[in-house]
Amino acid sequence: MAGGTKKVIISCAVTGAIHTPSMSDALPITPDEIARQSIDAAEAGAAIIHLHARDPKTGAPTPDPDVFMDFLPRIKQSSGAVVNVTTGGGLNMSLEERLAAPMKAKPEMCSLNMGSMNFGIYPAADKISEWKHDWEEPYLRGTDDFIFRNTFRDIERILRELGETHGTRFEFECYDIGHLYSLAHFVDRGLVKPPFFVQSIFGILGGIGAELDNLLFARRTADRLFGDDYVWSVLAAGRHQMSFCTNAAMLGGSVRVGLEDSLYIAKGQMAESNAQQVAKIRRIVEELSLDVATPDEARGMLALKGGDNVGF
Ligand code: KMH
Ligand code: ZN
Repeated sequence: MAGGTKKVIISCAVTGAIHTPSMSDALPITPDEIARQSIDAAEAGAAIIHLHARDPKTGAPTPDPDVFMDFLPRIKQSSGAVVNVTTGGGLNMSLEERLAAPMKAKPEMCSLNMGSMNFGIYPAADKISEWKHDWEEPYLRGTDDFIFRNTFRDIERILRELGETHGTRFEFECYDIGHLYSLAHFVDRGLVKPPFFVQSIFGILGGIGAELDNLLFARRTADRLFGDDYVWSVLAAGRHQMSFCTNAAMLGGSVRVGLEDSLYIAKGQMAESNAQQVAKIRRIVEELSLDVATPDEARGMLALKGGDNVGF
């Protein structure tokens, strides 16, 4: 990364497991909605689509591989985008559950969270006055006593079972500087091969804060640890999303947007869709005289196995 990437990879995380249906009508829930918004996001310029699944009736995050299989092939066929399946899943899922869909799908890319941590989304509950579903409020409020588990053993298992066995490569989710060192540890052990796709995450309660100093600190640290062997991408939660992505692009990095990370398109204005956020960051990137990577260019930059070598 030292000299910066040639093109900017736009990732779009379309639904996630943090936001709940009461927070936004735009959040895609059913397989049809997830497929439609993913395809639209790809058309708007996203090379990578990061995916979670939800129970079609309640909108609760689900690890059910059948639900994933309802939308993964449609996205692949209609967009050509890189399909990236979460291994983080949703709160309170076991690692077994989190791996069920990725192991079936054997995708080109999966997320891989680089450490156990507090993951507090409970403040969001205070902003909701009417809940659409019973599960939402306890799901959010319970995160004051929740540990997002990603032990070294868990990480090794994912690297071996998905990486070594199926050739899946990873979006290394790094919520703090220490997570970069944990990734370097696995590089030293030979379990991770370059080029590494490092996703620096800012503004999650329990992770590093969304401050410019921290963005530069993350970049410097990753440069020191990984030299030219990594592609750097940035996401920031909530209102920091676009400004952090803009700064990352200016520093030679790639960007991630999507309703998983923020429900807004501008100050006080809810986003209507994932594609709207992709179109906005694409506009910004191009205004900076930078080029946006196509899916195949992203595949080349990240040494992915190709969309024909997956399980869907
Ligand atoms: N929700 C993001 C902050 C995952 O899917 O593995 C992190 C994430 C985790 O995308
Ligand atoms: Zn995710």
